[in-house]
Amino acid sequence: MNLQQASSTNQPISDELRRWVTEQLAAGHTTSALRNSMREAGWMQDAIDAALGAEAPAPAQAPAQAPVVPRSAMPGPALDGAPLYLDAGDRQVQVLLTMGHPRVVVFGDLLSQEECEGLIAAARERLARSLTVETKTGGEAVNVDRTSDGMFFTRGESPLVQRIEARIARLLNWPVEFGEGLQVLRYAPGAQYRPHYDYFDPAEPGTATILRRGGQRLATLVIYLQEPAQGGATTFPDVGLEVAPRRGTGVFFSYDRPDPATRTLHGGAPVLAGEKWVATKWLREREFV
Ligand code: PD2
Ligand code: ZN
Repeated sequence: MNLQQASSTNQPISDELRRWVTEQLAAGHTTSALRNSMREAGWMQDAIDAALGAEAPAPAQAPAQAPVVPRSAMPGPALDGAPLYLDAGDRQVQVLLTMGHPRVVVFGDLLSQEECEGLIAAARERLARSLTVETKTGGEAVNVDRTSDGMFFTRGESPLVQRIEARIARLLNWPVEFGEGLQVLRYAPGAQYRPHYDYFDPAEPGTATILRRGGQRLATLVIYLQEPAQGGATTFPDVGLEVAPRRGTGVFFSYDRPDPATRTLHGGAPVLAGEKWVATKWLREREFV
């Protein structure tokens, strides 16, 4: 059943809708996830209540998959009305692809060629073997799953970084202060980033320390600064999506809970020829200090 079409016909709860609800629950989706899907598809609240029953009282302990933020309060572009271009303040950005679950949006023309080259030039001299935040200890360690080299800019550290951060904040409707510093990665031939989640795993002992700096990560924006000759796509294995690393393009994805149910497992496929450079911006729940 097409939930969107069904809502626009404004019909009462049909057997088809009841069947859809039953199937989704059987597939393991929660009623609150179904509520969100129905709301997004344009169903009125009373129709949602009729299909799913009134909201169940909150359990004494929040379930493991509870969202940390409601979807309406998540970072993301304003896509109502299905625009082809978005006003990012100083630039019109193209909307090339959108996906609901996982929430993924691909933007074209996010950075100019000069901006890509400027970031690479500033990052090149500061590259060190990439470190990933080590949730076991709360510190950092060399990670065998990521064979690229990387560095972090501090937020607002140069006019170029400031301009790009302001554009991202406007595009994704999220304050500059809630973002981590831009990270730049360089992948040589053969380098890759194995599939992983970008949120911090609540089960890891170091996560509590990491969360003190601004709460959970809620979203990622990977911007391609230099395209390799072959390979290097950003992959989403749960849904078979591969985003080609075209210079100036960006792939945004968000996760409203630190849980695989978000389907945001993603990786950087091996670079087969040439060099791939990316800049990554992670968005947190609160001000990142
Ligand atoms: O460079 C990529 O395509 C990539 C893939 C997965 C980057 C990241 N994750 C990241 O920076 O988190
Ligand atoms: Zn990642």
